[in-house]
Amino acid sequence: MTSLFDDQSAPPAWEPLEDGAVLLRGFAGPQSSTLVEEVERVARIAPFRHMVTPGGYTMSVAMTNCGRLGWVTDRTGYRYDEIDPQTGLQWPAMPPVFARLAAGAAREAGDSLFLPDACLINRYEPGARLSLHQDKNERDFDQPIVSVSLGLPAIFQFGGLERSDTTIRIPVIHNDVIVWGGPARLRYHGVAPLKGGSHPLLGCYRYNLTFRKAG
Ligand code: MD3
Ligand code: FE
Repeated sequence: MTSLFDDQSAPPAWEPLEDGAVLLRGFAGPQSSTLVEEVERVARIAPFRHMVTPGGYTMSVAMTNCGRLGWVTDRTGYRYDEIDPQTGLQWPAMPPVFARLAAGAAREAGDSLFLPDACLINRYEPGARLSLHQDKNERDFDQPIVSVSLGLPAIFQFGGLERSDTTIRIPVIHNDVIVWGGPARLRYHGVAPLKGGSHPLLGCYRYNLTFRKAG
């Protein structure tokens, strides 16, 4: 028996991607304009910058951080640091709306006590990309990573536990949230070069927030 309330056209709110990865389409929608304002506030204290990798490459993605710990890279390696090396100051505090969103998304995916201490904010402009890597500077791989996409659309590349494993492409748009936990946590991933375009809220940019329990 079908009824008026079986809305076959509504997209599923909860979309399992792969073992351990859950896509929450539109999950950040109610907060997105506040999130963008908070990103801009963070960036007034800790400006976006293009960091240099240990191999000497300048990243095409511009980054900043908020929360107790920030992810940084330089010629000596990758690490989390309480101090922004560019300003010598602590990173700006994690806005409560960020922490609530990340904890709420993790809870949807089954992780009920996610208290991130780091939020890496990536800013992409057309052509910017993130090559295939693993996130393994965090202390506890049992803790998930939550990513929030804002602005222009992007394509995540999601591979396996070896760099040479085949990758699948996951298109993400403004307000999509993904929780990467369990067996997905250590899989290689990256972002394909951003296509040009104009987003009503963010113009020619894409922001990605990644929340981690780093320390
Ligand atoms: C898959 N950022 O900052 S999060 C990063 O869009 C990073 O800026 C991407 O990868 C971005 O490290 C996308 C996608 C992501 C994050 C963590 C993962 C995918 C993941 C951990 C395990 C598996
Ligand atoms: Fe990553």
